[in-house]
Amino acid sequence: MPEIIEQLKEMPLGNCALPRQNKNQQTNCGLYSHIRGTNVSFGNVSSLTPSVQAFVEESVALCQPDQVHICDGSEIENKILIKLMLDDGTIIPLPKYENCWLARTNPADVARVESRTFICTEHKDDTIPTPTEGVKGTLGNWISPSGFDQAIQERFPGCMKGRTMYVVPFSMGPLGSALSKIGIEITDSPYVVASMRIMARMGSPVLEHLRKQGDFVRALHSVGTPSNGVMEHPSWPCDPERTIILHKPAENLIVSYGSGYGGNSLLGKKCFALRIGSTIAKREGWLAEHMLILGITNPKGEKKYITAAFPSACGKTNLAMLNPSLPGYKVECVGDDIAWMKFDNDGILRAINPENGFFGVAPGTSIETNPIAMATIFKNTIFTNVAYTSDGGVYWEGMESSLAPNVEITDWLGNPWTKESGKPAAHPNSRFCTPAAQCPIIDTHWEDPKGVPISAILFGGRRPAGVPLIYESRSWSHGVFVGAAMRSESTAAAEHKGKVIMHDPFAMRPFFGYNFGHYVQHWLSMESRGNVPKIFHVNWFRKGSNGKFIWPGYGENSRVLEWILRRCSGEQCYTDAAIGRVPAEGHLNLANMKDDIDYQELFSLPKEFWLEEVAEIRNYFDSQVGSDLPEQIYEELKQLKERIAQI
Ligand code: GTP
Ligand code: SPV
Ligand code: MN
Repeated sequence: MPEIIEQLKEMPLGNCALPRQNKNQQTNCGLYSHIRGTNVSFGNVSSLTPSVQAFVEESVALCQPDQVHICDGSEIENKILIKLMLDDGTIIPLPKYENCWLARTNPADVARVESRTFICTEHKDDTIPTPTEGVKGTLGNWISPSGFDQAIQERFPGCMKGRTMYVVPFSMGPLGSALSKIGIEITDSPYVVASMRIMARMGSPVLEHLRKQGDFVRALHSVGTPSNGVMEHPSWPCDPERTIILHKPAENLIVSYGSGYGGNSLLGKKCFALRIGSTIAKREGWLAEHMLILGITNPKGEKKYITAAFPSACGKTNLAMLNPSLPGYKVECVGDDIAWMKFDNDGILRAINPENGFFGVAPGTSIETNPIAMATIFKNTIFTNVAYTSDGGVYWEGMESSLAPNVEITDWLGNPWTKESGKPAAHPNSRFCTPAAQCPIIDTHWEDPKGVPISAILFGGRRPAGVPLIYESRSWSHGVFVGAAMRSESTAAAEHKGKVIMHDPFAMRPFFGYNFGHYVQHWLSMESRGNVPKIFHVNWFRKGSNGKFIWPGYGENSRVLEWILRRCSGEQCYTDAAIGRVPAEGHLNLANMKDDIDYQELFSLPKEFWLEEVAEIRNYFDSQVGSDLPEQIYEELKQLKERIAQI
């Protein structure tokens, strides 16, 4: 048993034994050791600004917790939470590694729930475009202010009875950066607190900062209790039937009930950094996007930064930690999921990663595919819904070569598992939650308060047919069209059934905080604000006639990045194709690849396919967005159609 488990075993958990930061605070605290009559078991109410205190008071009155814990982000606090979760079975230890834990959820709570995610505005068309009559809108869900209040009243009163309410101060982005924003998450889940400590800058320094700069996003979360009171998985309380995730941009307010999983409960991530974030970005003239950020240095030592938007489970984490197969190239990681981008005073687009950790898809992550992630995740990590091994380690699909001989495997549901079962050992959306600072290739500038300068933006998705490995847009507005027209095969990251090619504009479909048509207009307007980067579209997932991926992907994607860098330096290494600029044959570096690549198969543009694609995009824009979509985008589509007609 590692030392930490031994220490934790010794740790008493009664209120009186909970350590405070220092004696003075404890004395100060005497005056404030209650909030609305509820005991404050940890932390110091006087550390809260009046508006945070008001938020806590309102939440206490609504949720009626047994006690309140104000998080300071300390090591000792984290140990207390780990001990608590070990005792109640939320997590089990993984003694093979240092400070790693495995949480297994209620099997009904394993992914984001888009159908229960709502944005609240006075007017519906501020949130979603109006679909054609008889068509179901797929660009988000709207709820009225009275519906919002009712949803809360139906779920929250008394929902934390018997539980501790944690107050989690957090910063999205490096504390003090002009690009960063602060949030306060109130939650009844110690798993959420421990995860937020990894995923965001969390604790007392944030409260100190808040005293200087008063604005914050309010985020209220409860795992809930089923209305019949019966908790089927006591170690993972949740209320899947009544789960709801609400956002009110006008008040910078997030309210989430019923789920403890990922983006449903770690409210800094999708709810704040994307949904609320995109509405703030619109108001303030910048972009909040579902994008990785990486730095790439070529053999001459020239470095550029690139962002890339791929839908959930389509390769952001893998690209952000790319291990280049091309000799002399170096990739460094700034972020793997979210980018906040703003023009500086010199008109350079600069990006920060608002997060502090990676909440990465486990299956498929291996020494072969992502050695950098594998070198990151085996300390200080919370795993969720992966399988575990009898030698105290973790296991998932793809990890076969790292498996010690003769170990027994227990699947994510807690049952003995063998390959022969035909079922996956780890849930397809199982994840690791790990500190970004541990990544061996974390970029030296990843916490630079100014952000890093962006030279190129990539869009991409899982397109088994028709879409080439890479193409470049012809202009900014063509690039914005490419983002708006993005489609991708569905994955396990959300509640979708089966593999269908879905529209996922900008990889943001589940994350728009406001009307998609207005969002596209905002993107178009960026051109007048500064020097816009080049826009590209990539597809690692095209399949050949044998049904297998044509492109080996992962480290070999460095060949595509090389071409992008050359294009950013103005090299004329392209030919014009109907859909945009593609590498001229011989201009994509395919030297020394393990397998022969069929360039024709990888880059062909089947006319029939593209005619259908254009018709489908037209149908989507017409039926889902209508007149909210800027005329310029319809014009781009018209021109694409004309070019394809000439293939
Ligand atoms: P979210 O965290 O959900 O936003 O996902 P993500 O976009 O970060 O995706 P991630 O990098 O975790 O990859 C998801 C899955 O795609 C994993 O199973 C990967 O192994 C697989 N994948 C990633 N890159 C490639 C690639 O270049 N080629 C192929 N074939 N698969 C890839
Ligand atoms: C995604 O689905 O895009 C994720 C995982 O990054 S979650 O945080 O659950 O949204
Ligand atoms: Mn994501």
